[in-house]
Amino acid sequence: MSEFTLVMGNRSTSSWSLRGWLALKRTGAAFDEVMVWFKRPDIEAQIRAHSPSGLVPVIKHRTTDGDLLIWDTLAIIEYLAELYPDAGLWPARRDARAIARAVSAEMHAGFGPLRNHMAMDLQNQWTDEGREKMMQEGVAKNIKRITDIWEDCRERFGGQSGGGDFLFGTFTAADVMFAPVVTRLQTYGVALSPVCRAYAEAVRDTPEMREWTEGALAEPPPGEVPA
Ligand SMILES: N[C@@H](CCC(=O)N[C@@H](CS)C(=O)NCC(=O)O)C(=O)O
Repeated sequence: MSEFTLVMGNRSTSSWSLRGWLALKRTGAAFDEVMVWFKRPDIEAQIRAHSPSGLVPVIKHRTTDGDLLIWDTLAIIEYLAELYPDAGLWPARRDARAIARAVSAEMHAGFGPLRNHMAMDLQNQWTDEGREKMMQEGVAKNIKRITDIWEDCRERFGGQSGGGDFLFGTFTAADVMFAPVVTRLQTYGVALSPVCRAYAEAVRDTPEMREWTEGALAEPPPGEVPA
């Protein structure tokens, strides 16, 4: 049994689980996965068996003081960042770290219209429907704000830590937080500026995102969940 267990939703649709999984992956720690299937009729009981909030992801950390259960993605990221400072989950410079936390918190707390109308769906392409979704109240505004954040971070901080293709140069928790949005914009065929396109490609091209996407494509479709 590994030191950590991650309780997560299915890969194709659980955006928050992707964030928890990516954060854990960046630490290099070994972890076991327990997957709950959202379309199963007993999903609420399944999640409640692991998660006090009734939501995933949740990590269980086996420590010398006993098992510690941590829910909520930002809390998970902060916990892992403390345990694994060398993983670089937050940028090294204080100003960059403050902005990385601000944009991560903004993502965590907001963008309801995008979440509601452009659900993560790694098994499908909704390019035509994407145009209709863009017409839904607030979605275009959310996308404008997100892409403004990406442009701004790339311009101000992309060259930090020796440079890199991500918001703060190297891959940080801010990229973890925006990774599901990167997939949504592709799934729904949203046109991006060259800077945002390059950023989105860099995220999709990480070994971790490739692994997650491969797993999502290999899952049964949500309508055919395992018993
Ligand atoms: N604020 C939570 C949000 C987690 C969340 O909404 N998870 C969704 C899956 S992507 C969930 O567990 N949904 C189950 C349900 O609503 O019954 C976090 O940061 O982890």
